[in-house]
Amino acid sequence: MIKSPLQIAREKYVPKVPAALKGSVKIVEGRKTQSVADQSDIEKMFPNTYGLPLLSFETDGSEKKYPAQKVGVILSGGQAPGGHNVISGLFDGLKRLNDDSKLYGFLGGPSGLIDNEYKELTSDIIAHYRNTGGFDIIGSGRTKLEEEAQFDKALENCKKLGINALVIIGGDDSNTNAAVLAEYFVAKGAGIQVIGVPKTIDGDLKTEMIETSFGFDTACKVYSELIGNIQRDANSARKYYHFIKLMGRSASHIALECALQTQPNIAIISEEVEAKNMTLDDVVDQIVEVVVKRAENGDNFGSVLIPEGLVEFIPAMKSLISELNDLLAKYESEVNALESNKERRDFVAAKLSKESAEVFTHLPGSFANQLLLDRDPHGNVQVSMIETEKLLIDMVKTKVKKLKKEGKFNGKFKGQAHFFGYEGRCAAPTNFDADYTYSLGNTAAILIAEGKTGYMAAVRNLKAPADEWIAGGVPITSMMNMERRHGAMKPVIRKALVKLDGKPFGKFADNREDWAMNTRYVYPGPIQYFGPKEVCDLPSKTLELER
Ligand code: FBP
Repeated sequence: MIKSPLQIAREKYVPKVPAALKGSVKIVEGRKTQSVADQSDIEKMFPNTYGLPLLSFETDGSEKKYPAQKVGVILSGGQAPGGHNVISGLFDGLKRLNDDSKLYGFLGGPSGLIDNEYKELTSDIIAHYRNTGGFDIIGSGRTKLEEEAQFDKALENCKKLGINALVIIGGDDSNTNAAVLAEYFVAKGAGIQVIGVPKTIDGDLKTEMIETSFGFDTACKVYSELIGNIQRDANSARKYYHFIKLMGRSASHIALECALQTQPNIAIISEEVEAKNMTLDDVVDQIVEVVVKRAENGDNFGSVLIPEGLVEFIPAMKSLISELNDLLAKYESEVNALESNKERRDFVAAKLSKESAEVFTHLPGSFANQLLLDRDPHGNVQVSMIETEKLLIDMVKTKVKKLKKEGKFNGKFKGQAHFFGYEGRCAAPTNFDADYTYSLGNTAAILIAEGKTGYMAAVRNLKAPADEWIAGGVPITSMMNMERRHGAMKPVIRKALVKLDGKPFGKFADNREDWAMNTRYVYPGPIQYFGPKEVCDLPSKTLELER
């Protein structure tokens, strides 16, 4: 493996951990939990793992002895910076508690567990991945673990290896599956514990007790660096509007965090679009208004941030997408058998409700085609493949052209489209993410040694220096509610969307008019790994404002 000088220097970085994780740990039980909603339904579905107490770790003077553990680890879903440090933290934690413990990595995501594809993770292997980005140490995948047959296969494969605990590093869907698996193993008396770890750049896996998911900090800093660079280019050339779509799936946390870091002229927040019941036209008008006003000041350039999930939050589009989801599931083979996109569009349009057909047939063909692309294994539209940024540029162009003809606009409008997502998901973790993930891995090791199952590893008080962070566990069932999935009600972890009454959105809303008219760009520059704390160890603005 050829390594860059930064990688070599970074390998030596020693992640900072909470004080309690440095020695022997005493587990303190907090209040008993309930699910966030639908308590009786969830309790019925999780009779063994519902209502568990919150856990926090405190320093303990005694030297505890733990038996050796055999643990399997899985990386699930999209990459997020810090995954390798969860694994190194888990490895070091297990070894510290008992040097005979072993760690196995299941390959390629949850499917590795079902297909029994694994490798033992040794200190030599781990050494190459400390503080690096990526999930390539064992790979990741999006296979859903939900069928009983899969659980039985998982049980069989764990038994073969003598595994007594699984750590599932994933987002809301994967941690939901972790909870279901934990319950199943208890019900079967399998003697296999399951611990989840909150991963996702999207930042939508959070609660009072899970302050942030890992990877959000690094990914947003990478995107903010790039947005800052583009804004400086825009301000230098003064001839383009840059429309920048940002990953984040449904939630707009990434777009909001990047807006707080870079102060663009416009940032659309999907949750607000939905709350205000806005149409696509309304969104376009909002952008056009800024373009026209800026032109009056002689500014024919700007930056527009767009969350990738926007289309799903425009009420009419939301209904359309939900109808399309059902239709595409029902007529999958018929749709796939059709030769051209036009035929597919016509076939589907004929089956939509009148209102949705109206919306669908008025979309540009290329955009409508993107709404027909395959869904992911969890039934989600793959929003990263929908080019909202290009659609918005075209729609703004059409409107300003009309305004020009009417004599209401005498500026210029030229759009440039960008999409930032994959650029940030495997970046080397910031100090914050490197420390946070290593601590989460350590925490998972302790939860396992203490015999816990159905818990998510949790590290809180993240605004304080790492030494003062509080490690512990949160019952996964406490984060659940019932939602409709594939036509049936299912227990799932409730997604955390941007709160319009929260402080991060409030700060943005208080400043956006100023940022729109007066160019107030901030250029955050690249992530710094070495140097003063106030440059290298800053948490995200979202975390700073929320806590
Ligand atoms: P997770 O929810 O699995 O963490 O994935 C996050 C994400 O990066 C989203 O922001 C994005 O929409 C999606 O993954 C893209 O998926 P894929 O990697 O399959 O293209």
